[in-house]
Amino acid sequence: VVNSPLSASIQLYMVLSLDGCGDRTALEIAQEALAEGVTMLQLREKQAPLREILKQGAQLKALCQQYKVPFIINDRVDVALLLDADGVHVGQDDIPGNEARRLLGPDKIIGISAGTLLEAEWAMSNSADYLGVGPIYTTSTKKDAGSAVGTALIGEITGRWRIPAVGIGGIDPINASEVIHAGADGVAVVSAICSHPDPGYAAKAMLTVVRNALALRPGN
Ligand code: TZP
Ligand code: MG
Repeated sequence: VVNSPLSASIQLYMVLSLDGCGDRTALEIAQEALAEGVTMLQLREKQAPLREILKQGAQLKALCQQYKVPFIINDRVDVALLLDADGVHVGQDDIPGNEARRLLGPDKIIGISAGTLLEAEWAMSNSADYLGVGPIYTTSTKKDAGSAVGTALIGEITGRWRIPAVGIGGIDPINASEVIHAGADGVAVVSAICSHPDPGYAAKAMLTVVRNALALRPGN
């Protein structure tokens, strides 16, 4: 838990792929969700040809700029550089944060996933600007996510280190407040927004829950 511009940016962190959007394009979904208050956007595309990622990534970046929201690329530092994205998000088996930092320089955002205290410790020594902690709850969005870690890990991590932390995995408007009460600065979601028939409505509802929970925190 930290009061920084980045902790405000991760309040409602939308993660999307290019294909997992039903009959809607990623750009349409992102536009509707950004209009209703999504605070950060990550393009997490593991399958599409690189030229497609670059093309749609450029459109998503322009959209994020319009809404003054950071645009983050999952895994691929090369894509982040080519698109001049605001940063990357990497997992424990991806390019190490310190190497990403060497390539991206001091001003870009580096997010690192952690599912245990040890992983968080590694991230802390690897240039992380924020941590993605999870999967908090069971999720079918990421097949290799591992089993749910629950909300306690968020508390342990934010109790030990001063770094913005976002919970991810199976988070919806019902359980989002638990994640915030456990110590997260925000929630990162895929299906709660992307798979909702009305992504704008879903984003707005989620942001309300997150902000209400943050407002109840001691010190606010
Ligand atoms: N990393 C850990 S869980 C997860 C990722 C990318 C998937 C989150 O998707 P959803 O639909 O919000 O559970
Ligand atoms: Mg990864």
